[in-house]
Amino acid sequence: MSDVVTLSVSDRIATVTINSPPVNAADHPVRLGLQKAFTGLAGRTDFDAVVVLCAGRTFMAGADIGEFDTGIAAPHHQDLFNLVESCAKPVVAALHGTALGAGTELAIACHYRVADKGARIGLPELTLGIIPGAGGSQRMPRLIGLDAAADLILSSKPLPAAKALELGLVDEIADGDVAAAALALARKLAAEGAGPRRTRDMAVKDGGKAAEIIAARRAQVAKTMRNRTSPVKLLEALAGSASLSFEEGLKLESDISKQLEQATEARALRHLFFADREVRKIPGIGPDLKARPIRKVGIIGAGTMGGGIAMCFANIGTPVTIVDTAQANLDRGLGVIRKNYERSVSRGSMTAEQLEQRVGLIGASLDYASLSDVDLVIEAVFEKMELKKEIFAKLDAVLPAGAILGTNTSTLDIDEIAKVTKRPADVIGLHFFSPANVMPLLEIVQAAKTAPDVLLTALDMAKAIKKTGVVSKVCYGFIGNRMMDPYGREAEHMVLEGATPEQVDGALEEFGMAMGILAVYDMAGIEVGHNTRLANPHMVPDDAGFYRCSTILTERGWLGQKSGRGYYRYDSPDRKRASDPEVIAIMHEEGKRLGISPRAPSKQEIQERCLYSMINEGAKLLQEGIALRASDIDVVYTAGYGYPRYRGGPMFYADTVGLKVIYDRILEFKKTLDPQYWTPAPLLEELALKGSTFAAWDAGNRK
Ligand code: T1G
Repeated sequence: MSDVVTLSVSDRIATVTINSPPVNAADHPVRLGLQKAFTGLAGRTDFDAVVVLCAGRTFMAGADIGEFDTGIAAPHHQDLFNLVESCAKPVVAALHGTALGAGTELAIACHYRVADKGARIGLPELTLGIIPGAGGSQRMPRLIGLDAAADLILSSKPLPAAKALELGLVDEIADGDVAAAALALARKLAAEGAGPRRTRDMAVKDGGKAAEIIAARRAQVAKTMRNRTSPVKLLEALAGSASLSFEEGLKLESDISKQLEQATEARALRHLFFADREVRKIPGIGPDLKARPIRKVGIIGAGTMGGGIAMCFANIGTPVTIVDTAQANLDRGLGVIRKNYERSVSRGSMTAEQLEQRVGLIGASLDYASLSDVDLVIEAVFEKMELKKEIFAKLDAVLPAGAILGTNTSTLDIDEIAKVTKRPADVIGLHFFSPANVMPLLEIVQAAKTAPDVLLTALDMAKAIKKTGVVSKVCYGFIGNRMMDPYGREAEHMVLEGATPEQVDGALEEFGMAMGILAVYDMAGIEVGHNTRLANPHMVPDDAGFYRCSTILTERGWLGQKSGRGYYRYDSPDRKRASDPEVIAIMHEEGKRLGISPRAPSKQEIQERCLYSMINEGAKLLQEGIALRASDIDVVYTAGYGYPRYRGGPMFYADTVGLKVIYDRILEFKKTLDPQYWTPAPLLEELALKGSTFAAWDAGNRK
C-alpha cells in the first residue's frame, strides 16, 4: 500500500484511508494508492462493505490543480472512480471539511455517503475554467437531478451538509464522529446483505425536461457569465447525462475536459488560484517569525471608510473602538454601521442577534485615551497629510508599546507619516477599498521602516478578516491606483477626441471589466480623483487634456450618481445610467478648444489604449520594486478592480497577448498620441525584445 492511501479490513469491513496533507488532493500518488486499494479489494472475499475516508482537516478537496500544467498521468480520475464504483460490495464515503471537485466526484462514485454536520460539498471546477472531469457531470444529475446539478456546478459554491442531505447528495449526517457513523452504516448494509448502489445505474429524474432545463441555464450563462467557455461546455456535458449512455456521457465529459484544460481561460484561472496564495509569501518573512496578537482595534475616523473597517473586525468578533472629533460624527457613523447590518439581516445573511452582537463589539469615543489598550489602530480620515501627521503624533503618545499604527491612506507618503512617531517600525499602510466591509482587496503598504513582524501581522490580519492582502511598497497610488491613472487618463482623453462615454465603457465591459471606468468614476464620485490630483500637483503632467473631463464635471457639480449626473444621467429609480448628450457635446467642444485632433477610436483601440497603458505602468511597478510579483498585480486587479478573473489579471493577459505585440503597439501610439505617455517601460521593452514573459520574470525572481 502507498503511504498516502492505506487499506485495512476488520470485522469484514474494509477501510480505505487517504492521508495526503494539506487537503488530500487527488494527486498521482493518491490515485495510485486508491487504484491499488480497490484493485486489491476486487480479488478479496474477506469483506462485506467498504468505508472511504480521509485523514486531516478535509475529505479530498479536488484534483491536484498543479498537475494540469505538468500533465496528468494514469490512472486518470474518471477511470479510477469507475473502479471504485464497480466494487462488488457497498462503498460508504465519510465526508468532512470541504469535499470539492474530484473529492465530490469520488464521493458520488461511492455507493453511499455520510457527512459530518459541518462538511461542505461542491463542484467548483468552473472557478478553474474547467468542468467536473471525473464523472461528476454524469453522476451528479443522476444523484440529485439535472437542474439541481446545473445549479450546484454553475454556482461553484459548496453545499452545507444539511442541503446536501435534502438533495439526496448524502444519505446521512453524522451525529458525532463521521468515520464512526460511516462504519455503522457500512455494518448495517453488510448485515442486510445490501449490494452496491451504483450512481451510474440511476436515471436522471428530471431528464425528461432536459431541453427546457438546459435552455434556461443557457440563458442564465449568456447573461451572467459572458465571454466564458467552460460554463457553455458544462451545459453540453450535463445535457449528455440525459441523452447519452453513461459511457458515452463519460467520453463527452472527457473530451470537453481535455479541450478546456489547456485553454487560456483555464490557464488564467489556475494562474490566479496560485497567485491568490503566493501573495502571502514575502521575502524576509520566514516560518519562525511570529505575528503580534490583535485582540482589540482602534479606528480613527467615523466616516464611510472608518465604519466599514470597524465592521470587518466586529464581523470576526474583535472588539473595536472608533474615535472621532465630534459626537455627531460618531452617532452618524454608528448609525450607518447599524443600517448596513440591518440590510444583511433583511437579506437573510445574518440574524438579528448577530447584528446586536456585532454592534455591541463596536465602541465609540471622543478621547484617544480610549485606545490605550489596543493592539492596532487604523487611521481613516481625510487625505490631508497635516491631519494624518497630527493624528499619528497623538497616537504615538497614547498607544501601548508594540501596538501597530496603520493608515488607510490611498495616496500619501507613509514614510513621511511614520516620521512623526517614535516608532516608525510599527507604522504600516492598510489601504482598504470602499465599501471596506465588502471589497475583498487590502493593499498592505510596507513603509521603509516597517518591521517584518508588523508586515506578517498585517498579512495574518487580512486573512482573518477574509481580505486578500497584497503587499505594496510606498509610491503614489501604490499598485492599484497607480495603474488606474493611465487607464482612466486614456478613457477620458478618448472622450475629448470624440468618443462617447458609452463607447469607451462599452468596449471595456466587452473586454470583461465589471464596469467601464467612466461609470466607476460616476459611482465613486468624480470629485474624488479630481481632489487627489489637486492635492498632488507634482503628479499632474504638462497636458491640458489630462483628466480634463473630470475637472469640468467637478466644477459643474456633476459628480456622478450622487448628483444624478456625471458622465451619464441617473434619472431612473434604479440609478441605471443613461447617455447624456449635453455632457458629450461639452466634452467634444472642449476637445476642439484644446486643439485635440478628433479620432474615432475603434473598440480595439479603446481596449488597447486603456489596457496597455495599465500594463506598461505595471511593468514600471515591478522594476521599481513597488510590486513584488507580476502575479501580485494580477491579484490586486482581479480582487479589487473588477478585472475579469478569466483573463488572469493585467499581467497574465499581457503574456497571452504577447509582450512584443504590446510593445510594438505602444510604439505606434507614441507616434500618433501624446509621446510623454507612450514610452515603453524598460522592463517591458527588455522582456518583449527577448521574447520573454512576466511569468518568466516572476519565476526568475522567486525567492
Ligand atoms: N490542488 C493543489 N493544491 C491545493 C489544492 C488543490 N486542489 N487545494 C489547496 N491546495 C493547496 C494550496 O495551494 C495551499 O498551498 C494549501 O493547499 C492550503 O490551501 C477532476 C478537475 C480546500 C477550501 O478547486 O478551495 O478537482 O500555498 O491556503 O484556505 O473534476 O484550498 O500552502 O503551498 O487554500 O484552508 C477542484 C481548491 C480542483 C479546491 C482550503 N478543487 N482548494 O482552503 O487553504 S479541480 C478546488 C480550495 C478538480 C476534477 C477537477 C482551498 C480549500 P500553499 P489554502 P484554505
